[in-house]
Amino acid sequence: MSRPAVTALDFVRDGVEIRGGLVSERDLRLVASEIAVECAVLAKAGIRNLEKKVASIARLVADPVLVGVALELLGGEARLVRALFFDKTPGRNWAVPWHQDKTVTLNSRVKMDGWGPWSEKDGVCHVQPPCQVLDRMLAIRLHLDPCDEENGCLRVIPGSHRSGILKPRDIERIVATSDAVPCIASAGDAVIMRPHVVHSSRKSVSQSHRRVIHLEYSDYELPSRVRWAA
Ligand SMILES: O=C(O)CCC(=O)C(=O)O
Repeated sequence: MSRPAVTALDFVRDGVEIRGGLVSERDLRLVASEIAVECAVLAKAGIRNLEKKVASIARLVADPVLVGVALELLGGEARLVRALFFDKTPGRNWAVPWHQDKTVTLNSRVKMDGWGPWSEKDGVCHVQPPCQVLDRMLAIRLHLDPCDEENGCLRVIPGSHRSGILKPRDIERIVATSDAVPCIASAGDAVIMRPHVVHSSRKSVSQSHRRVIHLEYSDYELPSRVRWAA
């Protein structure tokens, strides 16, 4: 089902869009309260493979509206490939420089032309795939709190994914010659983006939480000898 975009950003043109109304207020309250209860699990588990550790995230990743958005925008059989949770607070604060998300997580290290370098984090294989894999992916970042420049929202360079995988000096040039857009969102809004849209975020200077459930979907068909880690 198609929902209205809440800003002028357009996923097809810009590789990023903000949509409201994907999750009802009731479901959002339920997820937020379950996540609060599961904070101890989240703190111990880290932020990876959350769909396997946290019931409310397992439910969200299969939510027909969210999966429907992934299907609509990817075009093929979309499936979850990674789930992360971020809670930026004054006490657990961070800034991220301008970058592209260039890695995917797989169940094992298998030699494939054009894939690499490989690394391992929390026991999970990470690898940089060819750009055509990133072109078949999107992230849905569901906001549990209102998010703005004060609490460290994502900042994006619309359309930058169309330049492919960029070297650091090309990222610098694109950032210097483009207008960055802050992804200002209400609780319940979702920032939907291609992983290789150039993005960054600043530290929060607010007392509020900035909780985000980050779900990545893809309709890319992996070779049969390897599987997504999720
Ligand atoms: O949520 C943030 O502050 C930054 C996240 C980010 O840059 C990423 O997921 O690559």
